[in-house]
Amino acid sequence: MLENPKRYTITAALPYTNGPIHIGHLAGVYVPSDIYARYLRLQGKDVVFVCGSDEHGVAISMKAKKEGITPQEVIDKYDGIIRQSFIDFGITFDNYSRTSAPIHHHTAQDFFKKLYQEGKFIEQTTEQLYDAKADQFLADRFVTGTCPKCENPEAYGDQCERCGSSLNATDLINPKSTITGETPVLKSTKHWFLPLNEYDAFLREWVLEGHKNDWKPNVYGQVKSWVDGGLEPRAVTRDLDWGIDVPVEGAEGKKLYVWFDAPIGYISATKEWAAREGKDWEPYWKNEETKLVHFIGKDNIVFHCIIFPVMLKAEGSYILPDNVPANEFLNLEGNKLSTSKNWAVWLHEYLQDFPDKQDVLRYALTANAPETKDNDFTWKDFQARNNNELAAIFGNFINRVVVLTNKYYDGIIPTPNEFTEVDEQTLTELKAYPSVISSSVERYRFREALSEVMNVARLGNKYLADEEPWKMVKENPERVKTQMYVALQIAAALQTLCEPFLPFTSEKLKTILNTSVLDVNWNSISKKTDLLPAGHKIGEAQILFAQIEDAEIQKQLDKLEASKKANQIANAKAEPQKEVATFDDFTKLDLRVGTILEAEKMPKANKLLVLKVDTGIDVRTIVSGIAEHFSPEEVVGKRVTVLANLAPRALRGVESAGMILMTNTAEGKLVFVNPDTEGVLNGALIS
Ligand code: B3M
Ligand code: ZN
Repeated sequence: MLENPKRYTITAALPYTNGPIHIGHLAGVYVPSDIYARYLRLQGKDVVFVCGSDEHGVAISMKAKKEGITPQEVIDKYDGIIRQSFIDFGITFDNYSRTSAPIHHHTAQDFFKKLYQEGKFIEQTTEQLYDAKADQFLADRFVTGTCPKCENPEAYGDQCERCGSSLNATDLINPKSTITGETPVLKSTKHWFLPLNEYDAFLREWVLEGHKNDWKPNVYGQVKSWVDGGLEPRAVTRDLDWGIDVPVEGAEGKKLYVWFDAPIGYISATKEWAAREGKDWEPYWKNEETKLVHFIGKDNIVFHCIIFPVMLKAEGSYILPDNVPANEFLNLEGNKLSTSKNWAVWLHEYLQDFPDKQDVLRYALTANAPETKDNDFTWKDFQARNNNELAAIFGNFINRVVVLTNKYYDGIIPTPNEFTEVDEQTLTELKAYPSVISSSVERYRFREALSEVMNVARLGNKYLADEEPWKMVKENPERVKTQMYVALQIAAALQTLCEPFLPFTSEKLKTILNTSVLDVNWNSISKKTDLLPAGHKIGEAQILFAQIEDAEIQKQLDKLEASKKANQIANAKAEPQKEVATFDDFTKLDLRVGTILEAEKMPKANKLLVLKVDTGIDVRTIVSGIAEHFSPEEVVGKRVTVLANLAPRALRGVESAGMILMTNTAEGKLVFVNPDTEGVLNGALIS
């Protein structure tokens, strides 16, 4: 681990511009990286924080095909939505670029050319998966199949998202084209391969030895399993019509593999930033005193800890990442977040329902971040985090301090009298928090760091609750001056300490406490006890965190329910047809229209109703497994389709003679198969 870096290059995974971003992206990558960048800037460090839209690859082509527009139209549409979401949520990239930018095409092509000219690739013609019907080679998401490592049936041609493995499409078991559904054939094609196997010793020394103590166990463990599993050459070019042209002779029609070009996007984004700022980009990528940190989700570990570092090593002039603190996945209400199933909380939609509550989401996602294991976002937890923590602890403390200061002193910080032991103890505890929080942030433990920030608010609440200035003011107003002075120092510290996590709240606090005219900064908190000096005037109180009502949460749960139903309908597939039946087979079935006359629950049998059915032939007892879907009252009088000549059988001692035909809605709800019975008598034959 690099001690005392001269500068920091922080990268956040480039989001594909094939859709908007959701809370999983924020929780996994963008809030943690923004906390880290904001924190370092507060320490006065030299930081460049870059990201950008990932605009090549099959994911874009598939979206274009699905929406019936061009890939360029897809990336322009979602690049705009994503950029706005990051601005709305206060993600402070120094540069947010896009891999369709010319500077990136040139950077990626120059990178490829250097490796090519130095003979770092293996040029090979191999058999690759080909969809003859679509006349298209199948790479990456153009093909799915069973993962050879973990048996995930929906692995892609280049990667399995369940176990994270990097794959060759030909590794897939039972591959299927996602274009036509066809089983692919093999067809020869030339590509350029990065010989990962030749970097086994490098990876063992750099990661397995060099980072065994400072990389997160979930990251280190994945890298170790791949290296120990044996690395193979990986193709870094593709037969695609969308992407960056391969810049060498004999590569007509070939594009760079998206995972070759995308990480180079961090470099081109830095170059773009440096050109704009009149800086030199190279020290941020080539100087050994630079700390390079990649923020990603766990499905990107292999690309950031093996493939990209091998590329950087092979190129020879770049530094390597000092850390890759990948997060695990966030689930939503117990199910995996899914763009395709619209099972997500989209950031642009969140802001429509919760305008001005960006920090509440940042808080809930950080407090519940999947830092070491997959975690679940629930709307109930979101409401509790806001009402029981942000409002009840943080907001309540600030409100009491500001209201009382305005009430007693017209907003002017009073001159304190002598500090008591409690005052001294409280101020001493306050001074320790910057280093406590720093220690957590610098180890990428943002949940822990945020809980320490909340402990500063708890310290303030406890001090006021124990000191009770609102009572003291009658008998000893001089004492209250000191109490309020101490409480105001805690509030001032909170304004700075919360900034990386709750930037919008910090900004509001800056206005309320009027700290922009003072020298309140991270390091002064542990040194000064006059962050807000006597005589300084603060502003009026404002509610920082309004209560979130049950109805607002229910609206979100209803939205998800509607999404689930829409999915079930969209994905409903008819059961495969049964084996052929002859006409004679059919004529044996005696199907009639009938009416349910009576119904009662079968004692001690949750699923069974005992029905009296007028079949037109007779009134008979039929036992039906519909008790979990219908009450007896609901079914009396219903016209139904009856299989009348089903052999009678005893169910729980009741003889059942026949069957009522039922089916399911797309959402899985059981319904009767009701014949159009206008004018049809019971007993009418159905044929
Ligand atoms: N576009 C994100 C993903 O796999 C991918 C990250 C690229 S970072 C260089 O969803
Ligand atoms: Zn797998």
